[in-house]
Amino acid sequence: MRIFSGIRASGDKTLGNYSGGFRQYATTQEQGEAFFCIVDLHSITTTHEPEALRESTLSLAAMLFATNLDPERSTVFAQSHVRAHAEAAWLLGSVTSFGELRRMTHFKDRSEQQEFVSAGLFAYPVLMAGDILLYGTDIVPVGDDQRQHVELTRDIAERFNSRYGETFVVPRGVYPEEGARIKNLQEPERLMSTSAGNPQGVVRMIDEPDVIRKKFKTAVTDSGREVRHDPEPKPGISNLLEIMSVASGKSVPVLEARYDGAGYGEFKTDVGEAVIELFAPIQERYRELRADEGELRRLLGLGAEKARQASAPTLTAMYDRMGFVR
Ligand code: ATP
Ligand code: LTN
Repeated sequence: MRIFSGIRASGDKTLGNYSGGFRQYATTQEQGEAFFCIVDLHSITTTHEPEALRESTLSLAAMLFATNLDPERSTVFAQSHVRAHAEAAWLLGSVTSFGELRRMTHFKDRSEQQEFVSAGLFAYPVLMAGDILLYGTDIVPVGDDQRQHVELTRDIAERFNSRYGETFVVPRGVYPEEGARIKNLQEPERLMSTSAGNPQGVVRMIDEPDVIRKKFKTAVTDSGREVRHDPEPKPGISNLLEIMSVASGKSVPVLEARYDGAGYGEFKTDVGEAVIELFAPIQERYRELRADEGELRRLLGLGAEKARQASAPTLTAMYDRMGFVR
């Protein structure tokens, strides 16, 4: 089985990214041949600083290895190192409609936040479809916010296959049962993200323990006193329960029973401590890896070589079927 996921090289990664992304990558790599791509070409679709892109690409590589991706087993690489991605995106643009792209809620949300809305931001899902389809991917582990993009990828694959003959495997998105939509601790109606929302409610994977402790202490809760999972009336507590479940490995019902009768204060303190404990070993490995830039570049070089070999046959088939003289 082939597994593929992409991660944006931008900003610091959050507890949401850990829950919907990193956590799944490490477990899915056991199930087959896995590819994890630092999507640096996606990072330029919103205004970016060149120096920050270099830094965040290397930091993200360090974070992927720190969260247990094994370079012997999985292919971890940067998208821009494998030219097939940019080429596939151009070819697939011809089987994607303007109407489909205009309906993407990710585009609608992001374009409202930008002064300059680039053509790249609009075409972003086509590049993503190419990422996935080039590798004959069966499953795509992602958070819930990527569902619409994965569905579009399936439509693009089917359309290409029916126009030009069977070329692509039609991939399936895999979303975690719990923690696929971690919310901002200050605004539990909004996803936790570094690109929007109150930064005090965004827990970063590299935050110092004291910072994490404070963010959980000040997390907004709901009226009432019960620690119960019920997202409609209790969005804040439900979010904290999901976070606790991710951090402790215990199910939400088990946690509800454990905190029956306890106050919100005690619960929030415990969630903070559980997250600190979860991130401590990751942070330690991250710092070691990040300090050895030569090694990170070497590992990315190895990943790129494997990714080039794995994607080349699909790109060749695409050109052939579409009628290009080769
Ligand atoms: P940005 O923070 O730059 O807006 P992003 O977090 O959406 O970007 P990635 O870093 O590429 O983008 O996301 C990696 C994975 O994390 C994706 O699979 C995405 O679905 C998941 N993810 C992002 N935010 C959350 C969240 N709040 N809860 C659960 N999963 C999330
Ligand atoms: N769009 C995704 C990042 C991404 C991706 C991919 C995820 C780019 N290419 C391929 C899965 C598979 C995001 O914004 N998180």
